[in-house]
Amino acid sequence: MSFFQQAPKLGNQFEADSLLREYLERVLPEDVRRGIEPELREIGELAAGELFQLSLTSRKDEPQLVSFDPWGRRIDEIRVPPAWKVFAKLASEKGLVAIPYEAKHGRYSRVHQFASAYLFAPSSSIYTCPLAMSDGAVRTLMTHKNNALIERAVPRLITRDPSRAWTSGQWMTERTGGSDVGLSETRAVRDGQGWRLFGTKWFTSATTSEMTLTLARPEGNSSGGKGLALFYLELRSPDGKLNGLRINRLKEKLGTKMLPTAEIELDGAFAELVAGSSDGVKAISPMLQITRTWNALCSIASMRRGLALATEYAHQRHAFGAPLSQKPLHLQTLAELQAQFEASFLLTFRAVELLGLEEANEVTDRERLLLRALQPIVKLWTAKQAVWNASEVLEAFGGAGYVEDTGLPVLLRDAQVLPIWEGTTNVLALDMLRALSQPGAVEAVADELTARANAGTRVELRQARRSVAVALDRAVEQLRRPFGEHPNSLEASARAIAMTLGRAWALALMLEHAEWVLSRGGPRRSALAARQLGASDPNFLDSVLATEEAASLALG
Ligand code: MFK
Repeated sequence: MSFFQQAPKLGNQFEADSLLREYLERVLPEDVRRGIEPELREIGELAAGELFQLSLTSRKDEPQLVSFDPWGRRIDEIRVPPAWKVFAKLASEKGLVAIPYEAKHGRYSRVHQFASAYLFAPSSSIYTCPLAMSDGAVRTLMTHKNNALIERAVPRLITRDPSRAWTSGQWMTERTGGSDVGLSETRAVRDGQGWRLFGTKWFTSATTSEMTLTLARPEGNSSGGKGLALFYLELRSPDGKLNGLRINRLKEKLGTKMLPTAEIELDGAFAELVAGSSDGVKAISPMLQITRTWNALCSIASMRRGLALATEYAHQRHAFGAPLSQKPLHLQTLAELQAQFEASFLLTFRAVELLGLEEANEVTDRERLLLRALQPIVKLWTAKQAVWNASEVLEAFGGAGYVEDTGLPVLLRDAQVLPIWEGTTNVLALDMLRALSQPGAVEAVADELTARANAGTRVELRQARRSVAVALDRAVEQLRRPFGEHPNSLEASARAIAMTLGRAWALALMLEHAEWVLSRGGPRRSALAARQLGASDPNFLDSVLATEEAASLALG
């Protein structure tokens, strides 16, 4: 009889996730945790069963752009696969955007929302993208207290009734480039109470959304980000006609294949100002804060899914006379992946906690500085980890990891977008510098890391505590040197500082978590994860070259 490998099966993804359950027990009041657990268990079941199967069977389904109706009329309709509609329905019913605005659990509402979305994400073919942007749009409209637009759009964006639900886009990228948004060429021309927009949006995600927030330059405004203004625009009028725009084509992407991403020509699209007629980059920044946190969430969800599949497979795959789960070297690899995942998870949820505090108006000045600094760090750090994790997970399956119909390669293709969209690693590292230049910010970060790392005094974690302290010292030293005073300018060091701080911050949180688990007689897993990650002192900063040296090496 021939031998066949078994496909890895998933158990309930809430039950199987010890870290998530421990974390919720640690940070949530008991009544809140007990209140949300049944629903998390339900999403965990769907994510392992029905939704997981759906994401596998719809693997090749992609949206289609239908430009004309049979009689030649321009319709520019994007038709999405049935699976996308299932994900959309479930997301509204479970309130994945609504939860923080319903605010049933006050400062804990964001933890509730992100725990739900974390379970949903890896079986949703990146439906989290429109959710992230919709959440960001609600937050942005509310930040700017634009009551007319709030009344018009917010009830639709946060409804739990799928038949009424809207999603929002976030159109920032133009042909002039994605990172330097200030170069945007889209013009805004006044038209009565509103404006007409003209230009090309080069990369718009989830283009089936009913509305979007976007940037354009009112005529006469200066160049750069300050001359842009933030606009609200609905894609179609109530009779279904497109609002002065054309969908030129869908992008042919490496991954996120079910997510419609389009190039759009604005040719007189009617739009309304959200918050004044300039300072658009600053005005859209509340959206970036939210979508970047969602990005980190997608990173940890992807890492967790990869690990769930790889560990399940390790139990059943026999090679060289034993299951992989008994092979010393394979266990080292899985252990390292688990440690990196725990680090990313705790860092992400720290940002989520701070966001919840801010929205509940319970944030201190120090915590506000922490949140602003952590958002770029958490986005860039977790995204890099997610790509590495996905690559290792594929390798853990050998050849099967390279074969499309196992459903494994999609992990890597989808992960690769995470360091790119919502700001690349280097752009976010520079944003971190911007955040840390605020008075008191570096001190706030140093206090946070020191306090959390020193939550306990166990000998076995001494090296990990030392590793946090060394990393912090190096990063702070680099940040405090006046710009230009040493051969490696602050800009050249930005990524190294961000990676050093990201790792140290995560490790400090791991130490705090491990202490809590051990003090309750819990498993050693978290302590081992902290020990594994903290076994060495990081060396990111030592490898930064002087800019002339980097140029000689890079450009010859
Ligand atoms: C599934 C998860 C995610 C799903 C979403 C996927 C959908 C994909 C959609 C997209 O990819 S949309 C495109 C995303 N594009 C970016 O994220 C742009 C990346 N580039 C940057 O972030 C640049 O740093 C930036 C465009 C902001 C630089 O522009 P400028 O014009 O040079 O900004 P400047 O002068 O540094 O800052 C202008 C103001 O905004 C300043 O305030 P002040 O005027 O008071 O000084 C900044 O402090 C403020 N600002 C900038 N970034 C901020 C911010 N404030 C708060 N938070 C930030 N992150």
